[in-house]
Amino acid sequence: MAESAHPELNAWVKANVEHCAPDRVHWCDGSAAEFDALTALMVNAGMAVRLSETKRPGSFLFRSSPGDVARVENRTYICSEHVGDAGPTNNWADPGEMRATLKGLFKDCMRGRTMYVVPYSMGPVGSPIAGIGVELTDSPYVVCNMHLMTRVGAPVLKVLGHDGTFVRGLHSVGQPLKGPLQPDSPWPCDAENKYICHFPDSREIASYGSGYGGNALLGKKCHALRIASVQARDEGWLAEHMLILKVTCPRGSSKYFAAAFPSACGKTNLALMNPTLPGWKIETVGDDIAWMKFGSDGRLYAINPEAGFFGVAPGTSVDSNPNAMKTIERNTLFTNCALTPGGDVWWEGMSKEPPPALTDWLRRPWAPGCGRTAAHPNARFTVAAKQNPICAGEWEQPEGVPISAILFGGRRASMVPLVNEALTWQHGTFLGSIMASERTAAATGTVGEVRFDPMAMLPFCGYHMGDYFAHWLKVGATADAEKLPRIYFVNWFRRDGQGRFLWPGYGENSRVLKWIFERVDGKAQAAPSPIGNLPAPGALDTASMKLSAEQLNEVTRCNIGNWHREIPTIEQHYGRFGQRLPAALAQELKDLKQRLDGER
Ligand code: OXD
Ligand code: MN
Repeated sequence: MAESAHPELNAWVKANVEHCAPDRVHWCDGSAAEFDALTALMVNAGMAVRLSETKRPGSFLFRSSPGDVARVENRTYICSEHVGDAGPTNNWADPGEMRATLKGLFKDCMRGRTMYVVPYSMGPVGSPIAGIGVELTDSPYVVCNMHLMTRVGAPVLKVLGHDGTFVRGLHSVGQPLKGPLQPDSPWPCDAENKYICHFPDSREIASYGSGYGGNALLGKKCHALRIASVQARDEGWLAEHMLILKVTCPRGSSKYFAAAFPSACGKTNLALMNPTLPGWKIETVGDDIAWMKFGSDGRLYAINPEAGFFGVAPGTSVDSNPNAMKTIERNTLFTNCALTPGGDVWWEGMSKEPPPALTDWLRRPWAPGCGRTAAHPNARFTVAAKQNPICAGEWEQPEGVPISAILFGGRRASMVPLVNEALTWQHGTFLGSIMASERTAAATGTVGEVRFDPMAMLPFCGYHMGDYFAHWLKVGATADAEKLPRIYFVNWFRRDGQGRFLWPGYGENSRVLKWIFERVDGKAQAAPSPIGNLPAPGALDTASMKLSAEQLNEVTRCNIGNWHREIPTIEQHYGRFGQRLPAALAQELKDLKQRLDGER
């Protein structure tokens, strides 16, 4: 494939070819032949290991450089035209200055390499909710991941036509090859010099120096969240860090829920769950991102803009997520997992006992008890969503699926009860805005530290978070309240005084989904509390669970004392947004305080 029918796209590619100076340019067609040629190229260059055809057919293992293992939030920039539009939760950089810096970095950065032109669609090609982007990259690893995570190639260019709009993404690993005889690094990057930049006003992305996940697969966090959240604000829709699942009750009726959780808090586990409740069925529409627009019937419809899963591998096992294990049986790209002597992958938690000998993610010999993890805690699998055995038939429906409930959840040891129903959309927006979670390994930073992560969008909102809250409120205010999804706050991670989890989680979370399903239908009972509606005694189905009455009470109750203590922290969090904190949310906080005081 050479060039497109889109003069502006061709001119943009040409300008970047001149500036980045690749040795070759390859327009990607998204075909299996292209994928095979690129994986073969990487195996030959020592960048990838082909896994055993009997154990893990069609699959490959990549090991990154130790300096390039996760998203880098401190090197991620929102370059809005107006100072202050990025807000206090983002790193802002002056767009003119950043363009000048990037110009210097990208100059000749692809020397010795091929520039791949990757036209992709986020969402089913041609869906009214989908969007198109083009990523220019010098990483064949990125191209293969984009093949799985998005829809790539000719059908996308066809929809783009000669004048369609697209998000422009320029990516380089930032390590030009010095000459044809110079061996390439198995994971080229510029570890000390990463820039993940977004220009929301012109819908552009420039990513330099990293080859890893959300830093480099520009369709995912950069386009589908940071840039799309700005598009959504401007156009009246929602681009959210949410999974989408289909829940079917024993009588056969189905509802769709969207759920926001911070990175590495079990989104993929929830989206691919096997419910423990007899007769209930869960199917997956998406595991990470939802784009939601109002349909002509006034309901909110969601698509999964992605075509694959980029899941956290450690902790994934036949017990914790059997559907994920089936999904990744074949045709999967693994990154930073350990390698078994038989040519398969392994990670902590995959089996109770580790294999007796492994090669760790740093390519060193590894044995149990050596004191190091064999896989990196943020090791990942990339796989096409259609391989998921519980993929919902309608996951590629261009019109999306109607959302009945939105769940917000974090990883909190003691604050948030198992489930709590918001009183209104505005109250739900308030609950989402005060979401907090213990940090995980998905991004660099101190694991375990609690931080506010409103709507799980802290690292992904492309504009001022105060304006983002206002956008949520506006979406609610302009919609028919009866047709809006109900909002819930959930927490699977509550612990007892000894630090033990009070709730078993995983498939047992279906009990919470059942209560929500029945609430939406106006059937299940709730009891009021200062923070919202909790399941009334007996309303949460705990039949055949090994849970004492005390444990159930502890996991579902609103701990008034803890909430009182949280108020100053919430005030501090809100204080960051200054004048741009919507008055309605300040009022919600006052109301909460009053309700808590009433319980003293
Ligand atoms: C992800 C993340 O990779 O949220 O999905 O970090
Ligand atoms: Mn995510």
